[in-house]
Amino acid sequence: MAKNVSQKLIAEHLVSGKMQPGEEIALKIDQTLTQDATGTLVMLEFEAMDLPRVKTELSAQYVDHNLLQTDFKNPDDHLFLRSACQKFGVWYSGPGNGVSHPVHMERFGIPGKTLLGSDSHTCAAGSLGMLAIGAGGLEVALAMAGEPFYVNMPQIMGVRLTGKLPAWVSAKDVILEMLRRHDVHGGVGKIIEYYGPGLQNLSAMDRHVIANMGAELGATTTVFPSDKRVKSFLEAQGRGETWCELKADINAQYDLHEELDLSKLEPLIACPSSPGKVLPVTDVAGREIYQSMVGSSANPGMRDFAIVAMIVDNRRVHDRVSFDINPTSRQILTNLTRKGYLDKLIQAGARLHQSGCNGCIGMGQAPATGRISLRTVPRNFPGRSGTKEDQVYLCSPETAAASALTGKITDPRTLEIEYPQFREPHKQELKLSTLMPPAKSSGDITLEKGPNIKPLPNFEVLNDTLEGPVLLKVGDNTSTDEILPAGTRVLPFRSNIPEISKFTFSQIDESYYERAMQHQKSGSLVVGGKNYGQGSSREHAALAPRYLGLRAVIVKSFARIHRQNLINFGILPLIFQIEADWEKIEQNDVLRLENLCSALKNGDVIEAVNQTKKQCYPLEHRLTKRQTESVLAGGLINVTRKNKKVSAA
Ligand code: MIC
Repeated sequence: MAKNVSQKLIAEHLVSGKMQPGEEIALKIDQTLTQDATGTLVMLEFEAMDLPRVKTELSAQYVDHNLLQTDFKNPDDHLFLRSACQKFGVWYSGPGNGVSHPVHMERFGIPGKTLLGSDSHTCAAGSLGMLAIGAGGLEVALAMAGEPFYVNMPQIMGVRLTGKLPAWVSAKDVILEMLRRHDVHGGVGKIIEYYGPGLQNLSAMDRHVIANMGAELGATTTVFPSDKRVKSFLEAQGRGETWCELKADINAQYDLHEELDLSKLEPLIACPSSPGKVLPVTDVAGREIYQSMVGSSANPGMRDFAIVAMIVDNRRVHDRVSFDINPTSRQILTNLTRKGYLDKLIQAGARLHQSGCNGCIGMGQAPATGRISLRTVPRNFPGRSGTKEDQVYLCSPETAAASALTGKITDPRTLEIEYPQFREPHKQELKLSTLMPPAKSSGDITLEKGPNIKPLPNFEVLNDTLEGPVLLKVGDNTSTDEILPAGTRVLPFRSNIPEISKFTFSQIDESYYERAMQHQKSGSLVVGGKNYGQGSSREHAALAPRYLGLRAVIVKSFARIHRQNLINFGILPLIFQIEADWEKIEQNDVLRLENLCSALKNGDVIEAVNQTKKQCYPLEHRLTKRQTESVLAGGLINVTRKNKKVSAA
């Protein structure tokens, strides 16, 4: 049967299951990616599995998130990760070296391979013709241990690209158009596969921009074919020999299908505070801005900085605007310097920061109160920038540059200059030496654990009856940034669950921690709307609430990675059978759920009895056998421990 690229990649790596949408499948994982903010837990989890070395073809660990060193915590984590990489056989990319996704694409990505990463934007590597999926840290640790990755077979949505992007419109506008069409939940349960004649006009890095923000659509991943553009990208990276062609068969079918004519696109912008609130730039043009920020995994290419440099060349940005440049990597910084682009940016008034994620995740660069910040980053969830009531807009480098010059949101087509031309260089200056290969043998390498690195808490098995208060009721699209925020105050506690749990739901309700602690032993619940837990892969958004006693989350629907993280840490993910029941529940209502063990095992409907209102709500769990086992055991770590004991006996 004729196959599309996604089906080929899945079939090549299928360990078990049927490739029918909705069925659970298991995939062999060739490569893993971890970053520091999730990686410390991954390494602790890997350590807990007691294995000497990773079993993947390649595993790489990047330090790109927790870069500010305001005290010992982040640097201690960096050293811990370095020692763990040496011990477990993982490549280490240290602080200042660059953002994980583009660096991985440049140095390690190979068409046809699978990649599992503890970061939701791992899907960016789909730009090379890889099957690259973001997941919770525990699943990545298991993949490092050679275990397969379990996921429901997604529907494949084919997007046929035609035409060529007009002047002043670039790859970011393509993915913003997809978000305008489908919003932040339109990709849930899907792989987005791009194909068609329009592809020849998009470089591998342009495709990275589009694949990266497939995460914002909620998609399982994004896939591109591996063609000549991928070949020349790998050649420029000195890795031409790793290229192979990967394309859909003639007559390949897609479960869903649509068309996108690149030549019809215009500059687009996502308004506060959701990547799905997309409008043409012209609709919001003229609003005064405080900040214009360029960089991040969503616009990481040399082109993205060069085009900005050429637009602001021989001009000065508006004197009110903070023009923040976050270079992607040491390699790109080197190439921007050699080609003279960096100087143009600095002369125009750029504030140059170190290579890394920086303000994208609220690690500095917070905007002033109530002021507009324009960013080329992938996300603008409320408060993510570090300023509680922020006004973050997401746009292309072209729009960011034009607006930096005028001090107002500006459609770049209205600038009275010619659209600069950028040609991808055939060769780049490569910075290979800054990546540290794993030690040849683990020998006597010890893990360097600073005082802020605490062991993972132990969780008990699920009780047959759960009775507890609804500590919080939230609406649709609640993001993990609202469940467990990032930012300078919180991120340094990523290796310390008791401490980080103090920030749980603090973006929404600062009293959550105190209230939850009163029910830490007996248990509590949270009620949510659609697409609950969208956004990041951070397992802390499950672990920290679980530490505070959260035992069940009842929602209209879940985002994929967060639901699995809840399961991995023994929290029951439940779905309203009747969506209108959401209206009936209020914060502090006490719910009682009985016979949980048998209901989970038999796949029965679970009844939540509202003791306060004397009402009853039917709920579904939709757990597979494997997921049921995890929830019943109090999480995947307990399951792994139990299985080990069994096999050792
Ligand atoms: C993000 O963009 O939200 C992050 C920070 O990269 C997260 C990972 C994390 O929380 O550490 C992600 O995308 O998974």
